[in-house]
Parts: sequence; C-alpha cells; structure tokens
Amino acid sequence: MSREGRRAPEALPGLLAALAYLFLYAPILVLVALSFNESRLSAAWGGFTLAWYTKAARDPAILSSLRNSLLVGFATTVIATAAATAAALAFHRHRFRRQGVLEGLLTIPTVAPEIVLAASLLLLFAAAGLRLGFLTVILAHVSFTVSYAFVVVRARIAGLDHSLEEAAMDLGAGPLRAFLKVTLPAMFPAVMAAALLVFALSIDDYVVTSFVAGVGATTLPLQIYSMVKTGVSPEINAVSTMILLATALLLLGAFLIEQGRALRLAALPAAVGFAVLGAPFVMAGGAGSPADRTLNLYIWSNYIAPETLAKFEKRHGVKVNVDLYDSNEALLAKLQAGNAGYDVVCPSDYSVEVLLAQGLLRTLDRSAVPHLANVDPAFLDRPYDPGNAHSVPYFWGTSGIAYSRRRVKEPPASWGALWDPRYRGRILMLDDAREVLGAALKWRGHSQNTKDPLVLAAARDDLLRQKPLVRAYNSTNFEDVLLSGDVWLAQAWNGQIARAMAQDPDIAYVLPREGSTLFIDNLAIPRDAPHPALAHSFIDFTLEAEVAAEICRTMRYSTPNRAAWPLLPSEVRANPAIFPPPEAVQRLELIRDLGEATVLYDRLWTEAKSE
Ligand code: N2P
Repeated sequence: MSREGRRAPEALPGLLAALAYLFLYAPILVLVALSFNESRLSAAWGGFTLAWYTKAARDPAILSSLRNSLLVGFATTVIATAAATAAALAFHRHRFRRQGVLEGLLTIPTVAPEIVLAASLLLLFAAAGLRLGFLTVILAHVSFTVSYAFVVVRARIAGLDHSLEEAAMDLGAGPLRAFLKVTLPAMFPAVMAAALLVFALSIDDYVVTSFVAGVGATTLPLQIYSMVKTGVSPEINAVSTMILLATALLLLGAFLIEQGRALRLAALPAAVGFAVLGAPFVMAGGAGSPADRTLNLYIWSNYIAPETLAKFEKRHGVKVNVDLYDSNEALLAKLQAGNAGYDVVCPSDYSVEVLLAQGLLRTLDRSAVPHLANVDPAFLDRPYDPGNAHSVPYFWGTSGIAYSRRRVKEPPASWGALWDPRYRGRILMLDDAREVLGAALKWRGHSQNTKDPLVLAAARDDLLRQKPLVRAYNSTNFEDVLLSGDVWLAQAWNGQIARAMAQDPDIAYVLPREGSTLFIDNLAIPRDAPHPALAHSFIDFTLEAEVAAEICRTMRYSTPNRAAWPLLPSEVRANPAIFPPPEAVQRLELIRDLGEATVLYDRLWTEAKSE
C-alpha cells in the first residue's frame, strides 16, 4: 500500500472529531463574530466595531434586567447553596432508613423536564396566592438549583473524615467550633464550586423564569427573548456573547475548584466572570433608581412605539414596564393563572368576552377616561362588552393574505392560494388557533365561529394537507419573513404588513373574497391590577387624538379614534390595507368566544400542528 493510502484512514478520526466540534461550536462562533459586525445585517460583514456592546450597556431595559438577574442570582446562590450543604452534611453524617431513596429524590430535579417544573411551580404559586415577582423567581430558581448544588457538595464530602471533627471535640472544642474550624474548611471548595454552579444556572435560566416572573422581575434571558420578538438586533449578539463569556468563566472556576485546584487559581476566572456581568453598570455610570410609580403594560408585540411610552412616562413621572405577547391565548393563560401584576392589557374582542365571563376585568371608571368620546361609535357597545363597561377600543384590523408581487403573479384572491402546491415551502401561516382554523373554515364557506364538529374536523384535515407547503407558523414577525424573501405568501395581520409595504413596494395585501377576520383589540384593566388609577390615566392618554394618531402612524394598525383621522398622513389614511373600503369590511367577521367548544378548537389545532 502506498504511504498516502495509509495516511488517509489515520487522519479520518481526527477529521471527524474536528467536524463534530465545528458542529457544536459553529453557531456560537457566528454569534460572537456578528456581535462585532459593524453592519446591522447578519448577511454582510461591514467591518469590526464595539458599538453594539456600548449600545447594549446603555440600554435601560437591558441594564434593569441584568440588575434583576444578578439580584436573583445572588439570592438563589446563598439560599440554594446553604440548603444543599446542610442536606449533604446530614446525609453524610447520619445513616437512616430509606437513605438511598431520599437522596435520589433530592437529585430528580436535575433530570426532570424543565417545562414540567415550570408549570407545576406556577400552579403552586397561584394556589398559594403569591403575586408573581422576585420572590417567586427566587423560590423557583432555588427549587431546581438546589439539586445540582447537592450533587456537587455530596460527591466532594463523601471522603470527608468525620473522626477529625470528633478528635477536635475530644481536644475540648465545642460542636460549633469544631464545625467551623475543621469541617467547614474541608468542605469549603465543594461549597464554592456548588455556589458558582448555582449562580451560573440561575443567570442562564429562561424556561422556568418565563413562567413565574410576572412583571418587574424580567431577567436578562427574558429581556433578550422579548427583544428577539421585535426583531433581532446585533445588540442581542453582544449581550449574548457577554453572558456566554461570564457563564463559561464561572463554570471554569467551579470546575477548577472541584478538581481540587487551589482556590486562588479558581478565583481568577470566577472574578473575571463576575466583572463581565458588572461591567455594564460601570459603563453606564451606575444604575438609575427605578421609578417608584410603575405602569405594567402587557400588550401585543408591534402595538406601541417606545416614543409613545416615553411621552407617557415623562408626563406622569412614571416608568412603564412592557411585556409582549402574540396570541390571545397567551394573554388569557397569564391572567387566568392569577396575580400576574399587569395594570393594562390588550385583549381582542372575543378575549374580552372570556375575561369578563371569568370576572377577571375591572369595571372602568368612566369619569377617568373622558377621551373615550373621541372613538367612532361604530366600535363601541359591541356584544363582547356591552356599554364598554370594561374595555375601550385601541386598534382594529383585519387578517388577510400578504404576498410578494414579484413571486406571486396573480393576486391571491382566495384563501385557496395558501393551499396552492406551486408555493410549497413559501407559505407562512399565523401561529394562532382561531385564525388558522378560521382561514380553513372561511375557504370552505363556513363561519369561523362554527361549533359543528364535522365541519371543524374537515378544517383540521385541510390544515394537515396544507402542512407540507407551510414554511412557518409565525404570529410575531411574519412581515420580516416576507421581506426577507423566505416566504412569498403569508396569512397576516394588516398593520405589520402596511409597515412592510412602506419599506418595500413589492409587498401587497389582500382580503380574500371568502371573507376573513375583523378584530377589535381593546385596552382593559385586570381585576387585580396593582395601579388602577395610573392604568386609567394610560388608557385615557391613548385616546387623545394626537396620541392615537401617533400610535396609528407608527404601528399602522387601524385606529378607531375618529378625532385622530384628520391628523393622519394621507399615505396612512388612504391606504386600503390600513383602512379597507366599506364593501370589503362587509365580508369580515369578528371571532367570538365559543365557550365549551373552545376546547375542540384547541384540540384540532394541536392535532393539525403536531401530527
Ligand atoms: C399585533 C398583532 C395584531 C393583533 N402584533 C391581532 N389581534
């Protein structure tokens, strides 16, 4: 065999290993590289910059979420490490019946699915009547990190010689002194390693935190996720790179201590890890103190511009916390779990109906919302909230089909276009049970509020047949996916498409001939809102003509505010995608609460998506 022939197989394992590592680390490398990219676009390299890091460090939302993460991280670390150490010592010192079982039970949370843990914690807190916030986040973090800390400490002290402590006591030391002078120093490295691990886990957690955070306790991972929802910016790459670096250093510290290296050696990476997390505060010149009066707003994404919120903050000397959602079902779940801490929410028509039936909304004090007089009566006194006793209209709009003119030659006049095999892999549907089943129902000439199980099952089958053509189910940034060219046809809500149309004349929007959804989204105050007076001020603020016009101009959903109409630029007022002509409105239908039949919609939607 020639020498070359022999060398190739020898090099193979090395090559495979290199490929495997590349597969593991390539995404991270891309993220880190893009965090230094001068260009906003991930597709093009525009030169090296640190600007995204400075920008992130000056962003108040990032700073306050980082502060929250650190607070939660430190509290969790102290509590979980102390509890785990006590437990490990107890198991080490004493022998008792069922010890193995009990030890095993302590470690289960390390392998239990996080989502189960998250849901059960949320249920527990709701049952206990705890308001979601810092306390619940810390309790939740302790409940899963304590297991990891226990495993670390327990493994390390397995070899600890108990007779040393006894010898110390024989020499006259009291039990406390013997513990402090003999046992604790011997355990110290294990305790430190556990503490660093707990801190890193707490700083990183998304799933559990997203269930139990409520308002005001938004941690850094939650903040990053909500930023991703409104569009991926290079700032996120910068923040993610910092978190990555900090956790890697903390874990390296923990690893070195566990390996029995000198504490001094391990302290270095750990200290740098903490410094990375603290740096933004130094760069920002210290964190500003949070305003004592805060309005907690829970609203659809792409529904209000930061400048509008800033105006309200300035006028009232308060801070507005905003959390975003992309489906009525997400909002309902949050409010039904209780104690979410929101002051103002934005349910669509049928969700107002659901919330009212469950007594979850506060009756409005009409004298505190005088600008309601600005609203066109056509949007008032609808069956979902007679007399608007609990809600005021904020935006209205439509669902329709958005498309690329270049790619889709004839305008898609029917919902059937979304089942056209020519567009396989280029179709996007909203990620929304009522809207997507609604489109299938409308296509076949039914009401989107039907309760007929046979008709509904047929709609599910239509969705199953459509599935191979669908690129994505997305209710968040469908307009971006269309703009990027990844999809050519999208079931969409009008406002975000109107914004996309202003950016790119290739995008168009139609209301299918079979009809589609008319939605009226409303501001309302949850029954347990912590700041109802401020909530009323906010609602009234959005009803002022100038403010309503600004909200419509920036977000491009349709305003029901009559007084705002003359203040709108003509490209908004005369855009049929924003204000459809009356004959088109005729074909639209409100989604209604279907009571018991909602379960059926949920089930069919799950079947359509998961099969
Ligand atoms: C905003 C979506 C429009 C709300 N992102 C549909 N009711």
